[in-house]
Amino acid sequence: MNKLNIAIVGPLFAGLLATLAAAQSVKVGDIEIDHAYARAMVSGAKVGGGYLKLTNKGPADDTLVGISADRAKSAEVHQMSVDGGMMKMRPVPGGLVVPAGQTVELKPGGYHVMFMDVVPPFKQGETVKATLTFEKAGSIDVEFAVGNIAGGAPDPDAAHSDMGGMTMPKPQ
Ligand SMILES: [Cu+2]
Repeated sequence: MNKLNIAIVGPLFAGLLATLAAAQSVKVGDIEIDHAYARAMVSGAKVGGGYLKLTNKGPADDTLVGISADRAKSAEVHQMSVDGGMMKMRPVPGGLVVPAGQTVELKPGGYHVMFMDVVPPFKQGETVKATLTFEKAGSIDVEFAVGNIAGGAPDPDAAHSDMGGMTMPKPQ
């Protein structure tokens, strides 16, 4: 009986994984978007980090100029750097350029999508819908899978509070 169950469940599970992997990649114009995920937020947190891979398969540079999400009042691309032992982050001026034929990875410790004034906080297992707008390729809906809270990597939330608050738009 047990063997039979495994025989049935195994292929189903493999099929599910294949579906998930396929769903992670979306394309608009020459821009391919892979592995979009966000971090779960602790309760009371206002900002959440999102990560993804952007590949430009076209002959011309493109720029990620806008991000919006149902659950966030605003969202922007930030760059994180270490300055004098302190993590700092700031918005990328003019949008994030994805050079022709190249891949730009938004990942913990580097570029990230900062979702601001998020209500309610992202929870592990959820999917967060966002719309990315590229200067040339146009707009595309992307689903960010929410993973665990910090995973040992630099946490954008922590950097924001350590900073004593970088200049962020005040909620109205
Ligand atoms: Cu940030």
